Amino acid sequence: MCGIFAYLNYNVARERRYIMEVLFNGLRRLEYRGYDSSGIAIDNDLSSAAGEGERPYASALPLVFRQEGKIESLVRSVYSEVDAMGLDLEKSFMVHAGIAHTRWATHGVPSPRNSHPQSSGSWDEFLVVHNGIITNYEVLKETLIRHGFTFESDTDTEVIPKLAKFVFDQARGGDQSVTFSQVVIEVIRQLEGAYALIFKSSHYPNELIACRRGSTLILGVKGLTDEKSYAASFGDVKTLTADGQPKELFFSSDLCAIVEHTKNYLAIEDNEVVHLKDGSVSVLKFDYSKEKPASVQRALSVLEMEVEQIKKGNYDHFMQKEIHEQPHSLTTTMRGRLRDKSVVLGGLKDHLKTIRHSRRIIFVGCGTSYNAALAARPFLEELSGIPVTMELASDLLDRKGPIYREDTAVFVSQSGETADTLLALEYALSNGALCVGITNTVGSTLARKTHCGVHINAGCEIGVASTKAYTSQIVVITIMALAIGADSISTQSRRESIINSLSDLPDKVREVLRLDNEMKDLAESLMQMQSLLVFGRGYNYATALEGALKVKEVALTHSEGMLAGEMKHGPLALVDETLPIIVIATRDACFSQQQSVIQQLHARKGRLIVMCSSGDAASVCSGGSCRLIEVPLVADCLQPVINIIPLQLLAYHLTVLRGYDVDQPRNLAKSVTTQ
Ligand code: G6Q
Ligand code: GLU
Repeated sequence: MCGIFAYLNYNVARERRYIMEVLFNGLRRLEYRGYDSSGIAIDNDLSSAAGEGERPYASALPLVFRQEGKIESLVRSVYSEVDAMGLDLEKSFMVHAGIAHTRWATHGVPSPRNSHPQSSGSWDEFLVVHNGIITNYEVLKETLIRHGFTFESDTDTEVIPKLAKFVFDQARGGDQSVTFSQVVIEVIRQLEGAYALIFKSSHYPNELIACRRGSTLILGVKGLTDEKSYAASFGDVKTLTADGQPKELFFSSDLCAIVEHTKNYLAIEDNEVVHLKDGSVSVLKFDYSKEKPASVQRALSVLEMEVEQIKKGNYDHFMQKEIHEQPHSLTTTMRGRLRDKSVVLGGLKDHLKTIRHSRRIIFVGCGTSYNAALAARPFLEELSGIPVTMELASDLLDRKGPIYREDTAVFVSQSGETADTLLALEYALSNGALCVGITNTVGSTLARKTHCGVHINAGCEIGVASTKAYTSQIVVITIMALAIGADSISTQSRRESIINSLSDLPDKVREVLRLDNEMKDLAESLMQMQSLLVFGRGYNYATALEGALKVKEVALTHSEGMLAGEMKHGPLALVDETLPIIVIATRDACFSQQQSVIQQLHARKGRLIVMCSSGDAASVCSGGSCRLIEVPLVADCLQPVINIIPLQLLAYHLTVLRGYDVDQPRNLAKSVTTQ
């Protein structure tokens, strides 16, 4: 969780105010990843700190600002502090290295003291921003305390800058000169756990070091003279050399905060240490078993993302924008993948034979991604004839459920960085299964560690509640099922009819989005509810789970998605005249069972809201009163894509009406990179 960001301008004059705004803006873009507190570190003026006693280094003192709450509260407090101290915001720097962090606390309550950058102690000789968890921090802390360090925060992170100071002092005490990367490598040798880190130090002014293990970190390179040449030339050399050319360099937890500056980026790999110094970028690969790190050659990639994707445009919230852009996101998901009578999935084609021969296909995911796989499971079972089982990643890990070489394990994750899913992936890899990734995030750990996979291409999803990624995941798995089943003659006409329906899907989604006002109206009538049940079955069991999850996570209201077939085995006891119950009863093979569920709920005077196919209103609600949500009918296996949309709209409007934060719901963050 959390976002880290850094900005280094080299050989180009940038005013302090500009530098601060670049850092704040980076944090605003990353805020959806974690938002309980934040901080930045920039440079002070050398002269203003003169005469303050014995300073352990000659460069300017850093200025560290930390604040609890959202980014805007940091911004306000920084401007009022710099005003009070009379800091010159127009002062220009030809080179400057700034770091920033938006936190999602794992160790220690959100507070300025626990916010990042964390410091090595007085004089802030080493400053660190961290995404992740250091699992052996207690041992390190004890050792450092024995060496005279005092700790100010409750974070696991604080051991890192203190360890850096310890390493630095030891080397200097032994009269050795030590480079910044040597210090950092010595530090990370001691660290266990998951991290993305950026180091700033006054002993190494205008330099930055970034490294990662298990958490994503991106380097963005903006050449100010010839932007294009970087992507072309960086691949040929070991380092982006100190050519003296003006440039701006960025580190970020994800591409969203880079795209407005540059399209040239590098996804840093585990155990790489990236050192920015004198306008150069060098990448060292660190290996625990070897004393010396090796210099590695990495090529910059060119980002295929437009700035509009990370902006709200005319919408009030990202969740609202992302719900309404589903006709478009589904179009991009399907682009180039549908032929007349067949489908093409470049990332899978070499592995289809192996998948067809698997003994079992196992879907693994968490939250919404799990639900998307569940929605597509019946169709995959139908077309492949292979047993398809479902695993919540954390449960698979808790049980160490058996996985075999003959299995195909399909990992579904919007972010591609969810810790539970990635650990389950490692587990499946070590058991020899073929591992397939389905993700929205190019360059993510999931994309890199699986044997093969498919990008859902839904575009950047910023609202914490996943909406457009869900529908694109269902569509991608449906296309995957079509590809796996492509060798069967008996299912050919079924496949062709689904391919036709896929082509019509964006228009049908446009149609269902017209229910927006109706859903707002329904939300108003449900404003006071304490709880909500959603019953679905077959293709739409997943819709019930996902609809309830949306209401739970953003509208902060208890809601449960249930398998309608289980109703009589317990949930029926809850039914009364007040508890709202949504029953999904669109036309498919389960329609008559759902009709009977509705009758039974009527018989108990349930407060019913029925989702049915257009034109079915009279027949589904014959036995009593109920509110209706009529949706367009599409092919059975694609109906979950349509049916979830009114429920996404309902969750959205309930949240706005109740005055809660839609995009950053309480206690949640977008990318769950810790277990
Ligand atoms: C849904 C939530 C959450 C999410 C999971 C899995 O609205 O955002 O349930 O789907 O945390 O995340 P990934 O899809 O990124 O693995
Ligand atoms: N573990 C660190 C902390 O609690 C970092 C958490 C984060 O990733 O934001 O401060």
